[in-house]
Amino acid sequence: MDRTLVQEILEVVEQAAIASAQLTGLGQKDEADAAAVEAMRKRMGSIQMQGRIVIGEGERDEAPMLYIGEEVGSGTGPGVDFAVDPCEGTNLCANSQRGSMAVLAASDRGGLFNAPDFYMNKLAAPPAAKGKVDIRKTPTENIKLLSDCLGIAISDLTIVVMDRARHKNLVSEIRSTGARIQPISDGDVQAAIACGFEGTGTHCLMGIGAAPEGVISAAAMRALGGHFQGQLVYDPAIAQTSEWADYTKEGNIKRLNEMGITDIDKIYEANELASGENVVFAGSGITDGLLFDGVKFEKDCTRTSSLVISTLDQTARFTNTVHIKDGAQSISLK
Ligand code: VTB
Repeated sequence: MDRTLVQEILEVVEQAAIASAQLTGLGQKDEADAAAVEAMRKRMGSIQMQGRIVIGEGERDEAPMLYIGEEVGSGTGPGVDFAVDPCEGTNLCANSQRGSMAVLAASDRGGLFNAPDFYMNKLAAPPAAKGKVDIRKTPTENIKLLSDCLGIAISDLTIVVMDRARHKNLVSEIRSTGARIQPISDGDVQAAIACGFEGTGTHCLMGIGAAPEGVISAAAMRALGGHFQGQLVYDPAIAQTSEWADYTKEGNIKRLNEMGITDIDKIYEANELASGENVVFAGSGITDGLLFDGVKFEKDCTRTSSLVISTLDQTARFTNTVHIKDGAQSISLK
């Protein structure tokens, strides 16, 4: 992987964000996702690389594009693995709510964990708390540690938790410490990465979201030096999701074993989920969010706001791109 490739990766998420943003607020989450998938795949196709999707839209039979195992790119050049979520927070996009974005993580071959389509308990925290907080500890212990590491009173800490029935006890415990909760309806990837930066008003992400997206969050946090840990959730009684209405704990364990995951309770560190020598995260806002704005359609141009975090040159690069229309007459500065 080189820096030219990183620039192209930025363009991949920009194109996906623009495609989805055309459907923002129309209540069409599947269409918004499909548009992002198509745009992402199209832009990837013109990159000189031997790309491979390791986390994508699902298995080949259920996803016509960006399915797991799909080869992307020109077919010559460096081998690159991708974890993609072309429209992270499809509900947010469909309802024109904050926090929807086009995201991906890239690494050298074999550098991203092939996470199963399961749930994952996650803990994300700022660099100052890296290795100090621990998902094995109780939320109360972690909040105290966070307060010490960040030098912020517990009452001034904001913990993001997805608004789900499964988090009832977690929310009560966090509140009992005196810390604040910021519930989110969707989009825990952006919330996790926001913990890596000071000034976002988000100090920690706790709770259960999807496992594949956990790898994308881990890649960003590894490159940033923030804290991220994940543990797979396979018990339907813990996940409490209608998606698993017909699943049993035993059946899920069997599925994990069949995928080669035998240490089912393993706690994955960021550098295990994103283990490659080089790791790149790229995200572009579909709707406005904590990290960047969403796509803005103007008369003569389209504006995208994005973030690329890369271990190649140790940068977190916030970019604002103006995509100029043919025959544009005026382009405003902001
Ligand atoms: C979503 C989504 C998150 O996890 O909620 C999902 O918004 C899974 O949770 O950003 P549910 O099945 O309970 O909705 C994420 O996709 C990513 O972790």
